[in-house]
Amino acid sequence: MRPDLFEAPDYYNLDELLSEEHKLVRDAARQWVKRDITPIIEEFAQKAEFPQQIIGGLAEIGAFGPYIPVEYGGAGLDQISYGLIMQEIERGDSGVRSTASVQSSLVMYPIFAYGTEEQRKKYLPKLATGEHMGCFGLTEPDHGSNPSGMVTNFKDKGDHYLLNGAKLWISNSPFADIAIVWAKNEEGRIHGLIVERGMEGFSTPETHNKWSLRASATGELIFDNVKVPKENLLPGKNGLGAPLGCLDSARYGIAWGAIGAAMDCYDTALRYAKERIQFGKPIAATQLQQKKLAEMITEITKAQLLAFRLGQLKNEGRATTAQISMAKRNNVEMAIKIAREARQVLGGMGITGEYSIMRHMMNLESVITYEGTHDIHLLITGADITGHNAFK
Ligand code: TGC
Ligand code: FAD
Repeated sequence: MRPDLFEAPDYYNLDELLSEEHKLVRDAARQWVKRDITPIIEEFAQKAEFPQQIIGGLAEIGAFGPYIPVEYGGAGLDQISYGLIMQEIERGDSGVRSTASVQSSLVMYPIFAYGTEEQRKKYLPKLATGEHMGCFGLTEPDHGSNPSGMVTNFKDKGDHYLLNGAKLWISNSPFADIAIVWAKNEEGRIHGLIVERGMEGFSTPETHNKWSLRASATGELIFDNVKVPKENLLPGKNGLGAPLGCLDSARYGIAWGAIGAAMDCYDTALRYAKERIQFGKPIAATQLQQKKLAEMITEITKAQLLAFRLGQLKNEGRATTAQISMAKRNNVEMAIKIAREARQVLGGMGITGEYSIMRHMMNLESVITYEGTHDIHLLITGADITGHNAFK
């Protein structure tokens, strides 16, 4: 892969709205991506392997629990810093951002928000340093967009719970030390359980043959009469709202992350267009390529403004699920369209691993599907503005 010459586009001087802390956090993540992700990511994506050696670096830049309080090992940052970290990591690769999103918003957050003080003290500090990695099991083979239909279940056996069922498409599952698993009790109510690697009957087979998020490990979670200690139940919240509350936080991070992927594609295409000579002049001097590039920077700028305002609302505790849905949907679609256009600007070179664009484009095919598909987010907005729920 070529040297990383990335320069972040900031057409509306958004840097002026950031605090010194935001810029420090963002710049540390940006430097780390240049130093530790860009040189290796193409090779790991080609091999379809998660680069385990980056876990320590992710922890150091505060990517594991950015907004979790310092007393539990988190970075104690605000939501805009969290967003900026996700943006920078996804500028490198969506799969690396996935690992950080899952660890922070889908594993640390539910333990922090719904766990006991003992659970927080036991699990959060090790998750923050990356000594322990986690995964989040909501999706099942027959229940993706409709998680309330899940069949994974647990029965009260007096001194423990007995867990049975299966989860599919679980990021980080092949190497996770713990899994936050959503399952129904005997009354059909959804609860979160902390399942630990090594518990008898618990296995995590890897899912192979992905053309997307190849540098992220994805797998199943299989529970065959797993005995889960009673103290591993998250008591603070139950019902579908409990996992959906975690998704709010992860979807917010994705709304920022997708901007990173788009910025990288735009920056690459702009540089290439200025350097590539055809018909005796740079292709950047042709109207058709300018149209592509001008539309890209316009859409990136709009997405940046959406994410920044959402970050302010999130800091104030006022961001709604529907507002987060809109930003996730818009920004991921924006990024995937920019990746497709940017690839064309590079002509044949655009399909090679010499440049990051094709990898971003393939990654974004997962990002537009997970954490709620593009359709589901449209329906969330539709229900919010009309008062009519079209899901069922
Ligand atoms: P619905 O009837 O709308 O709601 C059920 C209950 O949940 C409450 N609720 C929420 N609570 C907190 N936060 C939210 N965001 C909430 N949204 C809804 C709601 O008030 C209700 O409460 P109650 O007390 O009345 O029972 O539920 P529904 O069955 O109609 O489904 C709604 C729908 C389709 C929007 C939802 O199920 C959905 O979002 N589906 C998409 C599934 C999804 O996003 N899965 C993601 C899996 S994890 C993942 O993809 C990780 S990828 C990670 C990575 O690698 O980065
Ligand atoms: P389906 O729900 O079967 O949807 C198929 C199609 O039907 C979609 O286009 C959808 O939009 C459409 N559709 C569904 N319902 C409706 C409706 N009511 N109206 C109109 N259209 C509809 N899950 C986890 O729990 N944890 C993870 O860590 C995780 N990581 C993932 C990593 C990757 C790489 C991928 C690809 C997925 C991951 N997922 C994870 C699962 C992800 O959240 C689901 O794939 C997603 O929610 C969609 O579910 P599905 O694939 O079963 O599609």
